[in-house]
Amino acid sequence: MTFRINENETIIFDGAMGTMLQKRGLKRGEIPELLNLTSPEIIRSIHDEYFDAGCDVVSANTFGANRYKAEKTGRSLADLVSSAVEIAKKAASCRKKKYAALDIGPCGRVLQPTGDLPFEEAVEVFSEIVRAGSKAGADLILLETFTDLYELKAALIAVKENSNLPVLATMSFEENGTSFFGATVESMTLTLQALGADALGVNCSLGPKQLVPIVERLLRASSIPVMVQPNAGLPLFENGEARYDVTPEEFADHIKKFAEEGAVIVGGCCGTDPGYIRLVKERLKGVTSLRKRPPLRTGVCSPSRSVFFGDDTVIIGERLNPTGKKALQAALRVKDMDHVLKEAIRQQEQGAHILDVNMGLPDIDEPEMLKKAVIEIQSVVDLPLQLDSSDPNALEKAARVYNGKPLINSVNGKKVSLQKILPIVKKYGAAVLGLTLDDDGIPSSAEGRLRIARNIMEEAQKIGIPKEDVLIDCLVMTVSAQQEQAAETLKAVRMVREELGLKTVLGVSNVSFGLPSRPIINRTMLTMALMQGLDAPIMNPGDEGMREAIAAFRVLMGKDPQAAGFIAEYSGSYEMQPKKEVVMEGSFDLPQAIKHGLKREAEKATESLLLKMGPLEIIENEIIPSLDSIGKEYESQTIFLPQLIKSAEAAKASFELLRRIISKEGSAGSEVRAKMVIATVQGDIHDIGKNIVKVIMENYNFRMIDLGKDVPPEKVVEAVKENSAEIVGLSALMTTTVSSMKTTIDLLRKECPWVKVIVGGAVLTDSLAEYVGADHYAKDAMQAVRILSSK
Ligand code: B1M
Repeated sequence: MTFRINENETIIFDGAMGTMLQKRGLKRGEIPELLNLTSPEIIRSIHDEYFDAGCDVVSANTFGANRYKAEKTGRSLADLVSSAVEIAKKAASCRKKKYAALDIGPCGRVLQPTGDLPFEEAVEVFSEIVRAGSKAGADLILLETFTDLYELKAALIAVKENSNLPVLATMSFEENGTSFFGATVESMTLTLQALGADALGVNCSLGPKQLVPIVERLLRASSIPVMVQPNAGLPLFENGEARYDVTPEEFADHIKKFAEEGAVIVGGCCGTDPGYIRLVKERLKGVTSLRKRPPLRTGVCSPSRSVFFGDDTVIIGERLNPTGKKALQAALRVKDMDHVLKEAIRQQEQGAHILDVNMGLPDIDEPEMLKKAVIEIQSVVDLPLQLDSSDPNALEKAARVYNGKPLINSVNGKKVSLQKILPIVKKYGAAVLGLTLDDDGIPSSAEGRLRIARNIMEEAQKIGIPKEDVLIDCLVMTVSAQQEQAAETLKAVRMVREELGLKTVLGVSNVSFGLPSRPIINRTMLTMALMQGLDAPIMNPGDEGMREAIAAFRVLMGKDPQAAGFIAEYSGSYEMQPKKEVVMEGSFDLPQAIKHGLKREAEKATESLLLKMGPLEIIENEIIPSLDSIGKEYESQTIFLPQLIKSAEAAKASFELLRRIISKEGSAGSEVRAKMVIATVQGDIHDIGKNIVKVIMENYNFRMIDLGKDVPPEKVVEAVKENSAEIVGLSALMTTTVSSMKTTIDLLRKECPWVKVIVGGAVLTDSLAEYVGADHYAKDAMQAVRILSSK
């Protein structure tokens, strides 16, 4: 029997596997997937219990099975996966209409550019699991508990490339409705729908009560079936064990509500057991949902930002296109990505909603460059991107590594274009911009352009691209050469909207080539096109006149309630209007470079600062305050981990330059004052502050033995003994790692009673230093020098 989602019947998944295994004696640190081979009867009995409780699908014990984990077990990944699927399958096949899912969780590594796992390696890691699981007979595939949308995309591509099984994909969300890596419910939905998931939703995360607003958003956003698998509440830790505080009754009541509201697939995650699932089954008897799936909307996204067409004017920034831009051409030839990144940031600050990215120059490797640009731009700017190339290979490479749902620019009515581009759009879950030209060129009439638009739409639909993912560019001609064409373009915009119901995009500024005072023509053409229903102009977002035209249009058409946006932007004397603070060409200062995570810019800004001040002043007055403000933004969740990492890297690049100067300037004398072991304590990977302390201490003639970050207490003790060090310096930045500092000092007191210990780090205070048993606390590097020099 093939697994199918029938929206009139709720499908019930099982509950937790991990907590069930712990009840059967699985110890901390033991690898659950190994039991598939060593104790298959335990796994089978858990599946049986869940089926007996009434679930329809059990998840094979493969959640963490991947090549990295398999290495630790000494067993092959294929064995771990296929044994698990076979056990689940046997449990399912001795019952009627019951199924076994291949369960795939995150692989435990972070993808580039945030982490070090290349995208293609991630795809391969998941492909191995998919191949083994499908071969062993899984009925469907469940991708669950992902917090990074990018990793989930890699997993979904792996599924599509290696099997034909139905695939359900869920992510884990924080209470604020974003995933740990900052993906929103709406972005996840846009991305997974377009990539061809059969259902999507939320699992793990929180208890069912806290999931209510997230499930509501999912049901509003998703046009495919929604799945919900909550935890049995938030974990409470007692004697090192997790306990969950939601009873089976409460749990089942919530699940019933979710099902009534429209969740079609339900189940349990951490802390749930067959008791929970039994009650869920009971409560769901006779429950039907009245939900009507929301219609698909035309939208594209990055992980943290979705842009929908139709509600309001969408500005597509045109500045990342080398045509006619000498500086960008020169930058691309020498692979100066910082120039590209600065232009991207500038357009975002100027109000662009989407950025067009075109890297087409005859003498560069366009596919590689477009791919690289997409990865790099996405690491500093959170706007969705429009991938712009006439080379299908470049589009494919870029769409594959794009994080979210991109807009592909472009396909046209020529047969060869349709055949090459549309499959890329379909496979990588993109929207596509169709140009109204074909083998006969650009029709001079609006009707001719409408005909091509219709053809593009129908060809897209034939291969499963919904019409909502097709946008049309009716093509602006140069008015100085073909004056009557402007009116035809405008008419075509209206016809495409009214007759086909498609959204429209227009590269407006072509219209004025060859005329003086081009901005006048451009903004007038823009206003006229907006009146015909244009959804998205491709334009220079820094063009004041065009922005003003859009702002006025929004007021006049009632898209700016109470003209609030207009008033905020243009109140006061028009002439006196202060310009928005927008980063100008070449003008990133160090805080801006750190904020935007631009390494090269941070170095350049540091070099210019060095003309005015010393390295220590730069650290104190520029780097530390910048990181402090980034930390605050992270805490208030206006930025997420990927941006935090980028900023830290830029700060480190600046510091590295200063370090070399400080070291070169040399020390105040030559005699070694004392030997000092320095480390960031176990569990803590913050080392920027510790590195500063190290360099400055060295400068004052302390011999530093640097153990790095995340250092276990035993290693500190070992280094002290080996080097006969007199001083230990420990750094900790998190509340949670203060205890690790205490453990280290306790061990030092026992093993190396002679050492003096000095501690520091943002989280510490005098009283915490006393609590952990340190001899000294230094609030910064210079204080550490002063304290230790006076001893
Ligand atoms: Co994270 N991080 N971070 N982080 N990070 C903080 C510390 C945080 C306060 C941000 C926030 O939420 N506001 C928060 C901790 C909250 C808490 O516990 N109170 C936090 C968190 C939560 C996390 C993660 C858990 C995020 C996550 O994954 N969800 C994760 C931690 C992973 C782990 O450690 N296990 C994480 C990761 C990271 C990055 C990798 C992205 C990056 C670190 C890169 C690196 O160091 N290689 C990073 C960064 C950059 C920060 C902030 C923004 C900046 C830290 C910094 O470098 N400051 C930070 C917020 C903040 O501190 N305002 C934050 C500049 C540095 C020069 O200052 O280290 O204090 P500092 O050093 C000073 C003094 O304190 C003193 O001298 C130095 C120079 O004056 N000093 C000593 C330091 N050590 C000393 C030792 C001494 C003497 C003086 O004697 C030996």
